[in-house]
Formats: sequence, structure tokens, C-alpha cells
Amino acid sequence: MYTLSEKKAWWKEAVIYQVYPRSFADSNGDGIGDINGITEHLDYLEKLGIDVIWLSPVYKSPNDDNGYDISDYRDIMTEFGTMEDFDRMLKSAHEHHIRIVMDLVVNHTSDEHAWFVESRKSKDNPYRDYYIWKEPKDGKEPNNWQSCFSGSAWQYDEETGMYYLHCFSKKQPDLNWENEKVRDEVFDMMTWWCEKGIDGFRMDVISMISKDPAYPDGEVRDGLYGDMNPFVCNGPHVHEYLQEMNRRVLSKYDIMTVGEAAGVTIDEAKKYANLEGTELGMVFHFEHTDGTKTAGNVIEKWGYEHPKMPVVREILNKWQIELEGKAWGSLYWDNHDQPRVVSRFGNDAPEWRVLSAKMLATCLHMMKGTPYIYQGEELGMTNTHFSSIEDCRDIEEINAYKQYVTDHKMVSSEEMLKCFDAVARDNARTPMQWDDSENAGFTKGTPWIKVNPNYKEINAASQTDDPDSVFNYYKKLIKLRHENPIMVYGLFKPLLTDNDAIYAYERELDGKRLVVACNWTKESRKCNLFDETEGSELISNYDTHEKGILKPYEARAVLI
Ligand code: TEU
Ligand code: CA
Repeated sequence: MYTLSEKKAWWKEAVIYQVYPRSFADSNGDGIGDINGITEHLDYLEKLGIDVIWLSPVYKSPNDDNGYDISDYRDIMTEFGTMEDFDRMLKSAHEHHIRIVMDLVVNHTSDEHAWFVESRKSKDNPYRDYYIWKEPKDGKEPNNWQSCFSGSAWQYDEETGMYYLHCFSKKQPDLNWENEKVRDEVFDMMTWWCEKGIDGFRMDVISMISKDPAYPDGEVRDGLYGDMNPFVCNGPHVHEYLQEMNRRVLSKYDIMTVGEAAGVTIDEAKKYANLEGTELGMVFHFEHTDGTKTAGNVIEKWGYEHPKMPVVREILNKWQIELEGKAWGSLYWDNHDQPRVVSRFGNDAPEWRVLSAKMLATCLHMMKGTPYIYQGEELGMTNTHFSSIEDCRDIEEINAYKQYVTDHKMVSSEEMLKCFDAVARDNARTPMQWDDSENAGFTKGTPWIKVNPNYKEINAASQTDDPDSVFNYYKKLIKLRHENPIMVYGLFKPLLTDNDAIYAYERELDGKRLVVACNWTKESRKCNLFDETEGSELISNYDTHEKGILKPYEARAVLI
């Protein structure tokens, strides 16, 4: 019999809700979401029942990458408000029994950060070694690495005739973590936020803070640049640095941490999120999201083929099984870098949207780990349509379009936009759909990015009081997690792994079994997992069931 094996922790029992402030709620009519907009909607989040908000970056930033390029870690982005607004939000969130987790972006800063402004001035500037500078090789870039946002990962700087590394945009120079002064600065800054009373950190690309010191060329996949990932992800000192961070900062506070671990393997995850707690609480992996994008791609990471359920299932089951007893996992479908789950893995046609959104929610929330909900996911918000590059706001899309369509003519505009409709990050960044008034109630001004035209059908106002809404289904899932330790701590066992339509598994704890089955297709399928005479149903997206059958997109969870 399986009994509790993990140490209990509040963040293992919590459900986390990600807010992307720019697109959440605009309180002053400038078209940009802001901190007061979040404060005004805490009642909504309390009603949903979430425990924690993960706040995408709100720090001072020139917004080359919507705040993931920070110019001052101890100040608030002008468009989002002031530190007083932040303090008020934090206090009010705590009064609503909601904790606040900050996004910690310390793989890189903005090129407008005071450290970088100094660093680029001269080779002997005291801040020079805060960043990664290399001499040209044969008059060119030090190696062939492609940045995550297209083009070379190296930027030549006239001032000193050297290149600096930027794994993301050229306005996001990478910090040099080998320099202990950098680590001191980062740990001081983290302590400053902890002292303010925040409840944790989501650490942006934390798996990338230690680079292979040889800086070798990478494999060329698109005919233009090389793949840097093997040399920047899970580098030689990353665990050492995180253990130091843990000793010096994290272990002193009752906070939660989640590392965004691009390129993480299961073996690496077991170290980052080890149950002894010497590094981080948990990590995000990308195998079921970015990892399933590669099938039949148009170019590099861009494609539009829908991943098949058995592929997704195999990945998720493998992570469930292998982390057991070794590390705590995180569960997510969506975030601000991913397309909308109902469009990607479900079916966003009007007749199936609600059913498939609920099915996917069931499938994820009944697994082992801490679940994350991305703003609008609880409404079944969908991908949008990009009719031209003018509709796009994300630097990743804009740069990729320039590289592959405009400059190198490797892909047609139609083909690229088709990829964007399927996987672009802006799908997640269209404004939150609050009601059916103009601009979905997001702003009284002109929104910084187009509102998804389906806001009249899909919005919070029409769902909060409708017992059959996606919103109330998520609310129920969250409540169930709070009431049923088996959902949090139960052992995961896969079921029906040969079935091409049904994703099924069970959880086990203290002699009880929780059986979960989800039909990922729009056809009825045979399923003999449930004996109608035994157990009690925790949740389903159908009111009535047919014996031996799962109806289209039907999901059931039964406690036996
Ligand atoms: O994302 C890291 C990352 O790997 C992303 O590039 C993501 O997987 C990719 O865009 C999907 O195609 C983090 C942040 O979440 C992202 O918003 C930032 O742009 C990036 O780091 C740089 O800070
Ligand atoms: Ca605003």
C-alpha cells in the first residue's frame, strides 16, 4: 500500500495562477495592463480559489521583451505603476489569502541596466566582467550560435571592439555568473524582495546561467546559425550556483521556487528539484510543449502540426513516473510563451471548446505535482488569428519573420503566419476577456495588442455565475485538490497506455484509488475502467454517462 512519501509543503498543495500584467487589466486607459488592474481583480481570483499568483515581470524595463529585459530590479515599470501600487497589491493579495511569486530574470539584464551601461564603457571597467565578452574570431562572431530570438547570439560593440553574448534579444545581454560579484548582487536583490514579504520566485531560464566555457559551434539546423542549447542549458556550474543561492537566500524564508528549466532532462530535474530541498522546489520542463512542436516543422522551431495525444502522454507519464520519490513536479499546459491549450491539444470549434477545455483541465489537474493556470485558461480562451505581421507584437515572432521571410526568403509569409496562428507566443498575450463590452473590458483605451475577436462569446462575466462554465469547472478542480490529499500526494500509475484516444491513469494513497480517464477525441470511445456501482465521482464534464463508453472529450475522475 502506498502511503505519504514526500515531506508536505504548502506549495505542493497549492494551485498557482500566472498573471501576465501587460495583458491582464488596464486600470488607467492607456491600453496597457497594470498593477492596479491586478489589485482590482483579486476578488475574481479569490473566487476562483487559487492560492498563489506568479507575476510575470513588473520591474523597470524598456520592454524589448515585455519586461523580461530588466533595467532596475528594485523599481517598477513605469507603465505598470509605482512601488506603492505594488506594495498595495501585495498587501491586498495577502488579505485575499493569495500569495505573490515574483518572476526572477537573472540569466540576463536589459542593456539599459546600469551594470551593462558601465560594462560596455571599457575593457577595464569594474563592471566589465558582469557580462560575457569575447574577442572576434577571424573578424567575426566568436561562434555560430543562434539566439532564441533569431540572428546571432553575439552582438558586436564598437566601443571596445568585442562581442557580448545574448541568448535572447541583443537588448538582453547575459550575465556572467562565474563572477562572484554578480552572484552577490543577485542574492542581495532577492533578499531585498523576500524582506518585502513576497512569497517566492519563478526563475526565468535558470537552467542557462552556466555556459560551456569552450563556447563551441553548435549544430546548424536552418542553414544559417548553430544550436547553442547543448552548451548553455544545464551547464557545468548551474547546480553549484543554485545550491549557493539556496544557502544564502532561499533557505532563510518560507517561500516557493520554480525554475524555468529550458532544455532540462529528467536526470537534471531530479537535481534541480530534489526532495532534500538543496536547490529549487520544482522546475518547468518543455518536453510536452516546445518539445512537441518539432514534428513536421516548417523551419527550426516553427510549425503548425497538432501533436498527437499518445506523444504527449508518453512524455508526461515518463516525467510522472521518474520523478516519483526523487523530485517534485510542476504541471502546466499554458503560459505566456505558449499557444492556448484548447487550440493546441483540444478543439476550439464552438461545439467542442468547453468540453475539451474541461477535459484537458481534468487530465492535468489530477496528475501529481503543482498545477499552474495561465490567465484566461480558466475561461477556455483560444488562440487568435494573425492576418499580417503587423498584428504581431512579440519580438520572437517579429525577428523570426524578418529572418526567414523577409531577409532569407526561406518561408512564405502565409506559411509563417500559419505557424504563428498555431504556436506564437502572442496567442497567450491577447488581452484577458473580462466581459462583452468593447475591448473585452480590458481597457477603455486602445489595447497594446489586438483583443481576440471571440470575446463576446468567451469572457469572465458570462462564466462566473454559470455552473456549467469552464471557470466553474476550474474552480471545482482547485477545491477538490484542497480537499483530497490523494490528488496532491497519491502515487501515479498509467492505465490504457496502448489506447490512441483515451489518456487514463490512477492515483493511489492510503488504500484509496482515484481513477482518471480523458477522451482526447470528438468520437465516443470504449472504456471499461469504470464500474458504475463502485466509487464516487469527483468530477466529470458530462452529467450522465454511458456504460463502457467515454463520450466525445469526456473526462471522469472517480474515487474508489
Ligand atoms: O523563456 C525562455 C524560453 O526558452 C522561451 O524562449 C520559450 O521557450 C520560447 O519562447 C518558446 O518558443 C523565458 C520567458 O518565459 C520568456 O518570456 C522570455 O522571452 C525569455 O525567457 C527571455 O527572458
Ligand atoms: Ca494601464
